[in-house]
Amino acid sequence: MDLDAITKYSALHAKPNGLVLQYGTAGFRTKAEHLDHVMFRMGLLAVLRSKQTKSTIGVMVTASHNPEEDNGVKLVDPLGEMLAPSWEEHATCLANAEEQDMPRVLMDISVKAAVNLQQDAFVVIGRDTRPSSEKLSQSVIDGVTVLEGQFHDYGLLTTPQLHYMVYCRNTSGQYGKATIEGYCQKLSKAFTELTKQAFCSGDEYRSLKVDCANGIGALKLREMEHYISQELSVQLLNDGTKGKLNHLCGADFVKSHQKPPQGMEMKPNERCCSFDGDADRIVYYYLDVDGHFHLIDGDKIATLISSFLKELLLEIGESLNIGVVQTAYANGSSTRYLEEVMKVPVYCTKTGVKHLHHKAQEFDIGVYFEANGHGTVLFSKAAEIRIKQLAKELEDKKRKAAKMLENVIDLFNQAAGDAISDMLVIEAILTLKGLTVQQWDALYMDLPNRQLKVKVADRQVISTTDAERQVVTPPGLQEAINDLVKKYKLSRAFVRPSGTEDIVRVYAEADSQENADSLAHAVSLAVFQLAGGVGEPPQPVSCPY
Ligand code: 16G
Ligand code: MG
Repeated sequence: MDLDAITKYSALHAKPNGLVLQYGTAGFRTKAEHLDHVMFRMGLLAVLRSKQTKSTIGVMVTASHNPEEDNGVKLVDPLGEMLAPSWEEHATCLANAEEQDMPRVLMDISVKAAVNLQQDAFVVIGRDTRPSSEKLSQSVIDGVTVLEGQFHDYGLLTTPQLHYMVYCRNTSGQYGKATIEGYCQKLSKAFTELTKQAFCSGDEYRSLKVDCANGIGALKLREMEHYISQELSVQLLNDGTKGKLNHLCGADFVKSHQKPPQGMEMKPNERCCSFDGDADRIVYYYLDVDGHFHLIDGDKIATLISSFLKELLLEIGESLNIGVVQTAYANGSSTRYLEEVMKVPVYCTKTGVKHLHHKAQEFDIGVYFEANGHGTVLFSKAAEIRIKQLAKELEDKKRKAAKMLENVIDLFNQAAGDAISDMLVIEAILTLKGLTVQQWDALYMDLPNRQLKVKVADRQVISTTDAERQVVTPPGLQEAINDLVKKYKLSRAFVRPSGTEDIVRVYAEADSQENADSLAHAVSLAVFQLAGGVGEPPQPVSCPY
């Protein structure tokens, strides 16, 4: 390592004194103007990680659904997964080292992680459409270059596309070609073959309105459009030509406000969906004939997908195990439906994609979705091989089912939840099953629920267990929640410190919206009183938005 060069170049990306940031649930995330040094240093760290794993590492510059002024960065590990936890710690140490200590901290990491500095390094970089992203990704490249790593800058990409590129490059192209064209070809081929199996194809030309959050999803869906235009017409709204990124639009807005995004004109019963700012989340929705808004979130997406997969497995007579992975935010009705009606085992993990992804890897077929619309389906290598073999061996209807499963494997981004890939899977399933959006929605009724935020002096005083469903500290808080929950029917509530904002999140559900609101408020007050609330005590929910 040329420490002199590192010191010299680092000074061009100097860290503001005293600034402390944490590699959180989805990497570093804060106001864009505070991130230049972090980007440079993540370029350095990506080189070390690449040398250590002898693989290509990804660096994505994005702040997803957060406001346009924010930005962020996360590293992508060799098989497209989130960065390993021990390296998250290295990332935090390196980002927070004061300027003069940084080269030493970098050396320490390379010693601790037993990095062979002679090894070659290769880093791929992607960024979203934020105004700050281009310059910040250049800072990443500066970091990579000063450690003599090689790199490929993909420029504008969705987050899942970067995961895909990393995965392709580390599996010698077996998974697919590591280009945008390769991505579009792989997904569109699987989509076309799958939808061809529908009896009623051609009856009605499918069209879908997509709110792209004024982000990268619009550009990348445009690139995909002509590959799939025979089967599906997509109408892009909030495509970034006018509005601000994530402002009053996008999957996060629609999910948390439970209303349509700005700029979306909806006719009754028309199928619409929203991506988030880096296109790794998707939610669907529609207006009924009375003008009521219906949200179809990640839970219902998981239900649609797992019931389809179960039917195909039944058809081919193969007993591969399916598991559905959710978080505490999954609506109670979805969990009940999956377990009791569909008889699929359901598991709950902590919030954050890496936890769900990890759990889903335990099954032949692991379906994971957060309620917020981030998710995918993972197929074990053994399951994939078996299905491909059956698609050759079986006859007639069984063979058709096996072939469809084969297409589904190709259509799901195995490296990360991907709004474009999920959208294509959902559209294919709806076509194949001849389901309207209302019929899909009617699988089960969501329990009314409410999410609130509480400001406290230090959110880390709250610790949880049981996949965040139970509070351990501060003492008395869980007992207080238990007492409150008992007062309502079909009720459930939990609290957890946010991994991305300086607040505590409260979730409650109950038999009616009034009761969910009232329970959420009561729990917020308990948090405020027992966990060091600051400012005004939480007010009753009238209309929190
Ligand atoms: C991040 C996570 C998302 C999680 C959310 C929770 C990734 C890629 N994204 O956006 O999965 O739902 O954080 O935020 O892991 P919170 O901790 O503020 O509730
Ligand atoms: Mg996102």
